[in-house]
Amino acid sequence: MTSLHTTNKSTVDLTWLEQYRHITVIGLGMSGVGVVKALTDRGYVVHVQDSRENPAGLDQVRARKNVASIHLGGFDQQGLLDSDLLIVSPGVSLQTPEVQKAMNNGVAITGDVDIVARSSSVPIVAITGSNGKSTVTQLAGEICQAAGMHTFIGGNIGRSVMELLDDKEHYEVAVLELSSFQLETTPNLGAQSAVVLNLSPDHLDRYESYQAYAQSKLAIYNQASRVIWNREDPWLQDVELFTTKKVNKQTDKGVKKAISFGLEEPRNKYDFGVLSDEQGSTYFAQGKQRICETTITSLIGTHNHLNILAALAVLVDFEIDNDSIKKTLENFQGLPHRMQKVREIQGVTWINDSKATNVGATVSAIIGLQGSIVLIAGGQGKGGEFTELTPLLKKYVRRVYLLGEDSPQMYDCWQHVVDCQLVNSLEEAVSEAHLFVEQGEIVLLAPACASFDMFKSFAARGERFMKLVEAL
Ligand code: UMA
Ligand code: ADP
Repeated sequence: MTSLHTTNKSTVDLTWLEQYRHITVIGLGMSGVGVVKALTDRGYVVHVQDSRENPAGLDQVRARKNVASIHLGGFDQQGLLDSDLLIVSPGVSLQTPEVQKAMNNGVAITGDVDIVARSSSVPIVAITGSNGKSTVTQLAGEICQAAGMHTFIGGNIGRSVMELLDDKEHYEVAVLELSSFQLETTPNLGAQSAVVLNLSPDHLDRYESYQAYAQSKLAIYNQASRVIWNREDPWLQDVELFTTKKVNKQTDKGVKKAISFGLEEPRNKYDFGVLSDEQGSTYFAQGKQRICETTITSLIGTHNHLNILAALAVLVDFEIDNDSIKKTLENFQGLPHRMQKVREIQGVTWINDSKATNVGATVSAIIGLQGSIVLIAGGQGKGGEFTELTPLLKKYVRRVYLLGEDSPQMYDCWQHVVDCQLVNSLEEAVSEAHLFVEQGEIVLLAPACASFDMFKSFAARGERFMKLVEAL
């Protein structure tokens, strides 16, 4: 791999914020609290607004010096119009009327990721996509750590990016998971390396169209030094063209070659892919260069091979030795609630993929397993087309147990291709599946829906499932 020199100590400089006299942070939660802490610690005075009465993190900002005002239970339009910078949480839609009105009146908008990109000299490895972001972020971060780099892993994965601005740390690299919402307020990320892993419909409750959602993701490539793309994703076919043109237009630091990854053989010496030998062994590879055998990983599903290739590709410019890569791939068990094997009972494998909160993730779970499956699905749909799953259900799934808010809609959509059973609870789904499933089959929780109608989070849903399965 080519080398990226990271020997200079990283610096943090927020002085560009001095041009703004009245700064308002919109939305607390993890992101808002991170912003308030980082700014007020440096002496910037901020105002806070949150439309909830008692938002998460309120106690942490209440007693802080330099928090000039806190407005709760709605947005105060005049306060937003009096501001000259709004720092908007990814949890708050930019379409919120009060925010729109302020924007239309010329108030500047930013978000935590934009602040970090403008303030820190740490090289950013930026990862987005509809599915696989957390897995690739964690894996790429762990590879950097194994190679001895002082690495920050954060962003949408559940750690405020503002922690990167801790100037005592001198991070050498930041591996950031970025959501479409974070990218909406980040016009010039300038990542060292950026990847869109895949695109499929998600968050359509927040976007007017799928195109608008996809477009927000592509902002990850703005001013990137290295562009990484998935050559097998039908929605990303134009990325090579798009980014080369766009990046060329926007930066004069020169664009390095766009590099692709995919499960097929690499197309050229730069691309990442899978090579096979005559004995039938398969290898993760860059061009003709074998990196290691694919059997090194215990992650379930071919989509995880793609995730590994993406992690390798996005680190292409860092000087990472093969031993660090191999050691990490060997030890990486994946994140909880993503294709997590719970246990085997009488020849039946039970898998928790509670994080499959959209149709695309459930598609890849079923394709990745390719066995005879009893599926547990349902919850709160996120605007994707459930019909996309019908050919796979027909081919691999013997019965579906459906629960939650959108289960009637899923039932109508699928009952003509697969045996569908409506259930009232996860408990009922697990006990019924246990009675029905046969030796050699798989019971898969991959809901294709968010969990909020019945659970606090996808993690709570996954925990409950695992407890129920442990108790069988
Ligand atoms: N709020 C309002 N009005 C609104 C909506 C929200 O005032 O109309 C306030 C809420 O009261 C809350 C804040 O805005 O105080 C937003 O809180 P949140 O819980 O939505 O967000 P955070 O705790 O700041 O977490 C955010 C990300 N959440 C979202 O993007 C929705 C986290 O991603 C991320 O880990 C965290 O920042 C650190 O970067 C979570 C997520 O679900 C995991 N992301 C989506 C996804 O992965 O699908 C994009
Ligand atoms: P994200 O952070 O984008 O939500 P995760 O790594 O948390 O991604 O995985 C979310 C869901 O998507 C899980 O159900 C997982 O099994 C599935 N998944 C992971 N990687 C991929 C991929 N490359 N393509 C499709 N689905 C994937």
